[in-house]
Amino acid sequence: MAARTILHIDMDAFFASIEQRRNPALRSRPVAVIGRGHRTVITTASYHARRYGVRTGMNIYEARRLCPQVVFVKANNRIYTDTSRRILAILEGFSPKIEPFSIDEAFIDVTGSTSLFGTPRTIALSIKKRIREETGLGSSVGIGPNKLMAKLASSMQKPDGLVLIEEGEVRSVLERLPVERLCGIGRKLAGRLNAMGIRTCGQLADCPAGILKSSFGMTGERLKLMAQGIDTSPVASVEEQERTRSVGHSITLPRNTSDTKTLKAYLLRLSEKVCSRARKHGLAGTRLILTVRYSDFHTFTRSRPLPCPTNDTRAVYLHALRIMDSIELKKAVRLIGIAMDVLARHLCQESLFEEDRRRTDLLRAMDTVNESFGEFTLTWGTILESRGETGVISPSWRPTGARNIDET
Ligand code: TTP
Ligand code: MG
Repeated sequence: MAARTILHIDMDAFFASIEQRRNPALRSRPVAVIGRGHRTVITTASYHARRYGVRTGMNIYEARRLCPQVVFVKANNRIYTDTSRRILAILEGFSPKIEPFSIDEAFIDVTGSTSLFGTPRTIALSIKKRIREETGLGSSVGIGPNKLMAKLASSMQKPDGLVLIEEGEVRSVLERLPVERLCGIGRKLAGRLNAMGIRTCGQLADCPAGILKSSFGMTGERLKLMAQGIDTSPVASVEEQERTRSVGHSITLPRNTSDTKTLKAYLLRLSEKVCSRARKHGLAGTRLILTVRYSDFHTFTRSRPLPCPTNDTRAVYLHALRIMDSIELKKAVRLIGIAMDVLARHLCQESLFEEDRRRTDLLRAMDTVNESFGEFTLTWGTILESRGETGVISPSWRPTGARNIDET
């Protein structure tokens, strides 16, 4: 991949700064914004209030105990979203490749912008200046060779920060960095890594791939890459984001069950439903998410990236089975669902092999029949019949009585 320059912009104490901007009387005082829904929970605090230990998620009583002079302000969500849009409009002046990441964060790929606007550092300074002039708000900008490093950089010198991590500095920056500082490694995952004796990105990068894979499956490979500061994900423009969708479907079972055969049969049905919808819209799945709800309504999800973008029922079904097999069911299941993160026009290169071409033609034919006569009129005989002939469609398939795919 050719060298890229990515900026990550993160507004400083976003909601609180907006409130201080709107009401000058608040500017010299510690401020905490409280949500309208949960009026006792703090959504963010000004840096002044943070010096006393006031934090997001804290309740107001605790905040007042730590900082008696703190001023609580109720959230004004419309103003925050309007401000967010104005900031994105400023960014659009510097590159068309912008990816809004949250209400106050965005990535911008400025690889092609340097001839027009100067060095990455100059661009970052111009962006910070424009944001301050037009909204009165402070921001922190990180510059890196990819999104992962840019996001890390923006967090390193808050507030009003500007940090550049050059490609050649990535290794030394990560060497002693606690793993949880990387975007995507949450507290739970960090806890599991810590329990394995892995505290820093340097240690994670040095951990043998096999160990990570056996502990975390496919995520293990990604973790190792992340720890080396490798991230090839593109900055997805607004249009690309709009094209990125999720296709999913779930079934509340007629009767709660722990029978894996029955559950697998439902998985096939769901895979077919989700894939035929994806095919209809020209979408391909990149990640599969399995949802399970127990009889007591406890619900959880497990997800795994698909090895390559696909909308092939068989590939998705087999992947769903792998996820299912990794779950140890604790109770009877009430609902089961699958969803795929999908991308438009990102299918694996069309295969030159005759058999794969036949599969594609067959999928199209199945979709046409199913569209006319209702879903699941036709589906894969090969999936259901352990010794079925390749390409045979089993008509009138019903979930009960399906064979275990592991036998095929
Ligand atoms: P953040 O960027 O996480 O926080 P921040 O901008 O307030 O502070 P920082 O300088 O550290 O970036 O979140 C942006 C806004 O989103 C924040 O102002 C309030 C809101 N928010 C919530 O409503 N709930 C939350 O749990 C978090 C983390 C943020
Ligand atoms: Mg912020």
